[in-house]
Amino acid sequence: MQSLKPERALWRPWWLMKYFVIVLLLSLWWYTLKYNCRYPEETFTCKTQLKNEQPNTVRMQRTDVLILSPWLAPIIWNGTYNLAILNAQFHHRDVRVGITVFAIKKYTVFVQNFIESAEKFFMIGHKVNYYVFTDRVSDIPNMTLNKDRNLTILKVPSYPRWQDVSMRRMEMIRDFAREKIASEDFLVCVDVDMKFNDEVGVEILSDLFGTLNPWMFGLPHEQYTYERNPQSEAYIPTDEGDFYYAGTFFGGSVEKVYKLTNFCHNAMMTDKAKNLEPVWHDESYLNKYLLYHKPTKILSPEYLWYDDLGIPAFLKRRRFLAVRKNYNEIRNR
Ligand code: 4GW
Ligand code: MN
Repeated sequence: MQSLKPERALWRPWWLMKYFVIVLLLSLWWYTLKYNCRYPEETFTCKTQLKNEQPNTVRMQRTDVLILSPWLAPIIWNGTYNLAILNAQFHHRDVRVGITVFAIKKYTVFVQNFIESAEKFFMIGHKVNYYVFTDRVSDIPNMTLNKDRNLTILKVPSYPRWQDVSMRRMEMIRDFAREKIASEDFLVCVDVDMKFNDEVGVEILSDLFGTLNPWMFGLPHEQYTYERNPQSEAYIPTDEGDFYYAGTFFGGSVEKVYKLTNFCHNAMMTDKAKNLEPVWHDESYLNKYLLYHKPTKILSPEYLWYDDLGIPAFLKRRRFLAVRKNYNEIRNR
């Protein structure tokens, strides 16, 4: 008796293939579970999630981007750190993180989505206090927050010129930091026209940190939009500068944030007396300060991205995205 018809024998290699594929899928699934990967495409790169995973001493975590500044401050990219280890360390310290945002005039429309996205992605599992600075207290909606998270609304003045609205944040954060020195460990200062789109956790926390401005990423320093007028307090000569930081996202210990914002505000007042205003307002002073007071961590463009820039290969995660604005709608009055 013949056990197999000839045409069935023809299919045999395909049967083998089927088993091979099943075994492959099972091992992928096992690997994903073992290493607690967030995304399937990260299956072979996300090993850093396992707390007792041993670091590889003979291979760099990333070879496509700079992960260490010349003064040995880490530049935070996906794949360079182990969040499980960091979370354990920061939990041990019972860290308290304050996050400040300004919603002056029409910018109150951004608050709800900003907070809702932060509830999903910002410092999950840690103590968080939101501080919303606004001139329109009644426009801030009531929101229910998760455990260990609170929101405080602070009434602040508005300024007729938007440049002053933006720059005066430094003065208000300074005065706030002076008060909060005992009740927060870290302050994170961000724009409100933003949304969290992926994890932003304790990996960002350090004495003093700044974020790379994605529009200037990879450019030679002569092309950075630093203030180039030597009369201005924000002046940086064309042959200086390591990174161009964004005014949108900076922070550090309360004391370091106090020092940074105090410098920026005083520089602004000195310039104002001479009727000077730097090209990028508060961002120009921030860059001046961070050039001579080097940050201890630097956040990669994963932490500030504009979808208008596309999605380059080095960008594995887009954690904090600028919200598209209708400039006429939002900025007039
Ligand atoms: C032009 O008409 C304006 S209005 C430029 C900024 C304005 C503004 C900014 C405002 O009316 N109210 C306000 O609260 N802000 C705060 O400053 C807000 O937190 C905002 O995220 C931050 C920086 O301004 P921006 O986000 O418009 O700046 P870019 O576009 O450089 O991110
Ligand atoms: Mn903004």
